[in-house]
Amino acid sequence: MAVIRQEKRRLDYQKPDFTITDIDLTFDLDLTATVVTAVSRVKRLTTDGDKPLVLDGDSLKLLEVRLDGRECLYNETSNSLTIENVPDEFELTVKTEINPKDNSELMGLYVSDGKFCTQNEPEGFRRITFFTDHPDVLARYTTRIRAPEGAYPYMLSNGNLISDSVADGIRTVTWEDPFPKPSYLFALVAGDFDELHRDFETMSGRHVDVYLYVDKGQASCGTVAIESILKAMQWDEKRFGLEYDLNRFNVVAVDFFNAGAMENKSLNIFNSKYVLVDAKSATDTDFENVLSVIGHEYFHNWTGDRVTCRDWFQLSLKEGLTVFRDQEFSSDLCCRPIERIKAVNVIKGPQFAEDAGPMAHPIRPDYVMEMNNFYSVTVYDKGAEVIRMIHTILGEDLFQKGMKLYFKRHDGCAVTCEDFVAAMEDASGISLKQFRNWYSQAGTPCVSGSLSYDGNMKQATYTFNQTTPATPGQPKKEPFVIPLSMALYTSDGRRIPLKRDGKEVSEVQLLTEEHNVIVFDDVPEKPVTALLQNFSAPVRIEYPYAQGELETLLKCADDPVVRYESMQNIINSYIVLNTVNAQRRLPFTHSELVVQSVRYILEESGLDNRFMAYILRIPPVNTLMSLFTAIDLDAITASRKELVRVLAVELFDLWEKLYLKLSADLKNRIASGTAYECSEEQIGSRDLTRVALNFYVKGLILRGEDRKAGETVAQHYAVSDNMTDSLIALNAATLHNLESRHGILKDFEEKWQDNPLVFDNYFRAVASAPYPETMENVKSLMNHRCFDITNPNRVRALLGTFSMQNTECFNEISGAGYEFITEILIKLNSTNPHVAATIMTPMLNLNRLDNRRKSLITSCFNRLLHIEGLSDSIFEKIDRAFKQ
Ligand code: B3K
Ligand code: ZN
Repeated sequence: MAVIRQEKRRLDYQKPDFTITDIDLTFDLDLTATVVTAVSRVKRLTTDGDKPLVLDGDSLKLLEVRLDGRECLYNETSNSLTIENVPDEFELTVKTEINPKDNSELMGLYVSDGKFCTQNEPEGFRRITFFTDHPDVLARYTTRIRAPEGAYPYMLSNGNLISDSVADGIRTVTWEDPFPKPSYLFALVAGDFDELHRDFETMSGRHVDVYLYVDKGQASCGTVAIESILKAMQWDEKRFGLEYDLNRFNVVAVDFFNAGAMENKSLNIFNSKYVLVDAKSATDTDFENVLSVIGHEYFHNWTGDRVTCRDWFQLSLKEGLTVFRDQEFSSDLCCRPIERIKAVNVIKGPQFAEDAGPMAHPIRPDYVMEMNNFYSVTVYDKGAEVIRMIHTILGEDLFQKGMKLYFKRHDGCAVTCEDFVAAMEDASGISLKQFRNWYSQAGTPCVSGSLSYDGNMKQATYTFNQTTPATPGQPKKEPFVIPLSMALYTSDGRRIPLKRDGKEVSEVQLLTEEHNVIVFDDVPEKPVTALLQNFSAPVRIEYPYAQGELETLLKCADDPVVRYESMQNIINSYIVLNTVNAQRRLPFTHSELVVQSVRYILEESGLDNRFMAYILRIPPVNTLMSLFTAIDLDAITASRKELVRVLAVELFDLWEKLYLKLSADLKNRIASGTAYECSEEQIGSRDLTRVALNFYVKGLILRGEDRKAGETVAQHYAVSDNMTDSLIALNAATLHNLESRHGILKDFEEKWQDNPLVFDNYFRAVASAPYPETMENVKSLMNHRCFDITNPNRVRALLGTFSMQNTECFNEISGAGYEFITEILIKLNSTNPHVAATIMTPMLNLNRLDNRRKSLITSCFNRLLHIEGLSDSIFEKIDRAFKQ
């Protein structure tokens, strides 16, 4: 049977014909047959009295429909319920039955490890009852949860607890949420948990009970998360003037979850990965993620819940803004430059890759088949960059003024990105007319610059041309407003003030045309130019740096992001040059610049450990791909390997010295009884240890000292008193295929096989090893007792790591990697297509790959297109890939 697939278009938005002002939900909980009774107050919004009421539904068993208490005629299809001839205002009762236990898609009401929970964004509520399941219908919810007494000690929903009583062996708990909200923010949780509690007093003196619910026995792993909630509440008051608005805030951690977490009103539900951490089992990154994800979901209370999206095309309205807010939160509480560099790496890695591929879309997409495919790095992270640019152009004060106006105008409403920009514009008096192109146009702009210096006039004249490559559906682009934060230096690294007509001008220059000329006066010598301080716009820069200029910036720039980017530029030039060499079968070109720069960083820079570790990062192959239009994977991989080899060999003594020092520091810390802690200083040592150990081990192997390499790593593992150091060793052992990996893996397995969340690190380490046997290892780990294909965390750790991080093995030229993942996609298609669609991302590059890989992927895609019941999630991606 031919499937009809429909794309929705942003411009087709129509106001709803009906709204639902109040809904009274009763859940009679049962693992396989939960009965949901929904009593809604429905009101007609249009003057056209003939329009029928059409409700969305998905995978529901309809038991009963009543209109004002009476039976009525209706028409049910697999995804809708239509009632003709309805009055302008009425009460609608819909009774449905659902099967939470068999809900493997994890959308709607499902069972996670024996506990009921929900995920309704974007379109999960229609899997609970027939409803106007779009975000522009805001209703007040009353939720009654019923279950046999004693079955589920905790039964939670949004808002305030109204009553909790038992009659005839049935317990009924009732919740009422005073804030009207869209259905995607509805939540229900029932099960047994350990409970953590804190008191919070808001800035206006209101008391809030903060609760965190975790698996039984895991309370000690929840303290970081609950403390993070309090930090987020405080920070939002201080920086944004935003106060929590209910007397209770609940967070629940569950093991089966498609995403990271969900901001349901006053009942956030989290993937336990972003809640459960303790000093023994969590890494530094896990700790940092808890703070940022807790912050993110909490901040949604205002940017998402109080003001929500009119339709899903506006997703970036809440996500871009909330990512910006969580980035600022982490930057204010932790280390700002590091947070910025982390964000830059997401943009220059996966986001630039998305922009260059068939799924490229503006941060406010124009057409969508499966909304779940658009919870993307573009909507989230580029969306946050767009907000950051507004912040850069307006400055903090006017930006905050804009936020105030936005809430004043739109509190309690479902609005558009346009409404947000208009508030920023009106509050600041600064026009953002042309700036709006960032919302409507996809693709990564490329700014190519050049400088001409006039020594007589002491004038520096810059020419900047912007071009943006065509993306699907958008062959031609209008120029963007690009805030370019510039700094000029003398060749010995002193800052030159930016002047025009005798006056100092802002560092932020706005490029608005395709062709732009910027002149600075009083420039004493030909300047060394920093072009994108703090990565002030999500663009690619092309600028012909003269010899020595990148080194000057690396050594002297005031802005840490510029120093970081200068080193990345030096590395990228090396990679481009030697990729071309590899393609032409020419010998590699040695680069003194790379070696000297790294030597400088290690010996003279005086940078702190953490920054040093970041600046020494060699981008992975899947980031380096963005440097090329046509991707020659083998040549890029070869040139990256050569770079690592050169650095390992030529700077061997430095790596050895550095590693030995850091490992001695570790031993001394442990000997002195100083505990592991997640301080910037300790994290910095560990970050740098990872870099130093890997280069040192590589150097040892290249000298034929494999044994010593293996022993060094094994020793590091043995000494470690924390998960980060243990994984530094474990990953080095698998990355370099050391003999000692067997012992380390075995020990890790024995220690952690009862903790699947920790064991995911084992899956990741094995799946990312760049060796021919990896795929077989991954396949056999699918039989490991910790693996469970129905749990998205396991799938992402083992199979997602293999397809997305292990570029070399996944793209192995026989096509075995593609075939393996295709088999997995077929399995997941019928159980959890949303997770399937995320792990297929690297295959979407097919048109930029060599012909052989392209045809291998093409046949996998053709195979997928022929399976019965192919989900929209997978179909949409293949369809776009073929059309590119
Ligand atoms: N808003 C949710 C995302 C839901 C994902 C659905 N596929 C989490 C967040 O961004 O905060
Ligand atoms: Zn979010």
